[in-house]
Amino acid sequence: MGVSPQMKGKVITVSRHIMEQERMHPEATGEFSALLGDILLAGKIIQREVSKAGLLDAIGKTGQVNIQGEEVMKLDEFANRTLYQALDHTGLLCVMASEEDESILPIPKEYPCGKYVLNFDPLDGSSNIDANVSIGTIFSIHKRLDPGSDGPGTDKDCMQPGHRQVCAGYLVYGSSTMLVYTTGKGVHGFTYDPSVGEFLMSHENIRMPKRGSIYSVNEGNFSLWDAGTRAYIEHLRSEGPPGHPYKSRYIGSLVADFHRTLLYGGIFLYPADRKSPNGKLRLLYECAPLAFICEEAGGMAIDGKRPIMDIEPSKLHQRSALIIGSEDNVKEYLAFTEGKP
Ligand code: FDP
Repeated sequence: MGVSPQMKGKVITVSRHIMEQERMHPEATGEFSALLGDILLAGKIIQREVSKAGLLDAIGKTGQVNIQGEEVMKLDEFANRTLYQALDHTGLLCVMASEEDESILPIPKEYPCGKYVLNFDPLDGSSNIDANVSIGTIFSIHKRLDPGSDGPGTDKDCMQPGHRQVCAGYLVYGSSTMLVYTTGKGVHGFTYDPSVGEFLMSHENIRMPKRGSIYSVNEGNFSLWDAGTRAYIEHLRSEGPPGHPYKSRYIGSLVADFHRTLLYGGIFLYPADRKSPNGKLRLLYECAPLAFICEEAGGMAIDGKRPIMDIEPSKLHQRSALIIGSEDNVKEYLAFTEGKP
């Protein structure tokens, strides 16, 4: 990772960063920059609510159950509504899909439709809210399948494979709030400065270490995994690199576990198991966007066999196994599961 540009006396906001990148592409219309700006506006509003959750009785369960069979918390609903309302009227999107909603989210009839498609997980890791653990918003942007259309987008527009993403990112609401995003030209991190109300570049061109010594997995599921995954985790527990045993870290909040993996290297696993034979995490809202970021930073992301970015979704809420992280660690996992350690 390079020296923070702020250290060099430059203050780079997200819009400046995109503008500088777009200058290299004279065909750019500036629409994309506006779209990211609107996502960030929603992110600022969500982080404000997250940060005062303990004060305002905003936490706690509503008692409803979402389509994934999980209890919905008030902040999930708030984040979901905030993102939709920040983006429904902009004329930039033709459709959205949220992890919290069973069907695609159409653009209201009174507003024009645009050329982009947004999939999002409004508040990932929400079972951690009560414990004040870092949570996040994940987003994934595609172009609509029919570039000539100005009508409403469809399920198919939302169900494109990861390799067609034009942008993916996440906001992590932790000890500070950060945006990490890629448009396929490196991965960049911006930290929110509440005193100026802007996200300022703090991590330029993030590269994931080629190998790391941290593994992250819910080991409570050990007995439910296949033999290869169990053998791999047993290897990490017992061996580790010479003189440097592996560390185990599992927050149980995907954005936070992934963010650490991106910065420090290592491996995060949510493998398929007997309880969730197709994996637990959602392909469109969690796995594909993080896979795009990971690969752009030099890492690898697979579902146990195939690259996540190659998977053709067949359902809006499709689940997938996810093995993601430093290239050497993911390759080593593959060697164990393919029986060639
Ligand atoms: P949560 O249920 O709290 O929303 O996809 C949801 C997710 O959290 C991820 O953020 C997290 O990595 C994972 O589930 C945790 O699952 P386990 O509790 O099964 O370990």
